[in-house]
Amino acid sequence: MRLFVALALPDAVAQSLMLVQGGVPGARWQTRDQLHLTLRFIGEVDGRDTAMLDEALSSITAPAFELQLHGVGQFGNKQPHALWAGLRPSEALEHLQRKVDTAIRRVGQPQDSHKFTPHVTLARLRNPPMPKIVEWLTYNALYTSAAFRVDAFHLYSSHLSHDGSRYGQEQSYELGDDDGKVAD
Ligand code: 2AM
Repeated sequence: MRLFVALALPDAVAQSLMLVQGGVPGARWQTRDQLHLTLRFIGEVDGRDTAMLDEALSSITAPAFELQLHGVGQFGNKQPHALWAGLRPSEALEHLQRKVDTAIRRVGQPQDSHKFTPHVTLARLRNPPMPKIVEWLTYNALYTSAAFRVDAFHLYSSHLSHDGSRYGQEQSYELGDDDGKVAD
């Protein structure tokens, strides 16, 4: 199974993202079910490793926190391959990401060589029409979502299908109150 750890987005935030999904011909806009914020990509694992990962992720304690999406960007520089929405800097998000990363490394999964760049992928691009992309980036530069509460993170599976990737929530892990403990 191909796995990753991510945050889900509330419907209101997803709807506000769907309003900025347009204006770039040929872009493959992510559907509602594909929108998420990746904390840590894992990759292909077998059933035994999945069980170990689940156990490691279950033992994480971290506080719930508020997050707000802000701004947009692209990956790929002169050959953009993805458009995304960014986030207002969040120490709590970085803290959770480090905990998730450490837990995953402890059960023997290889380190992710990429620096954590929090983003929500909005579109994938094959033949980027540069002027339209510059226009899209400029027009949506001030995009800001409502603030929302993150009280869980999830282990997702990814399956490739003819119409793009399908993501499924395999497990969910609650975040706690301010001291990180999950209420009974
Ligand atoms: P992306 O949205 O920026 O492409 C499921 O594929 C999730 O894991 C996606 O959010 C994707 O990020 C991320 N992902 C996929 N392959 C990856 C890789 N090789 N390294 C890091 N992240 C990856």
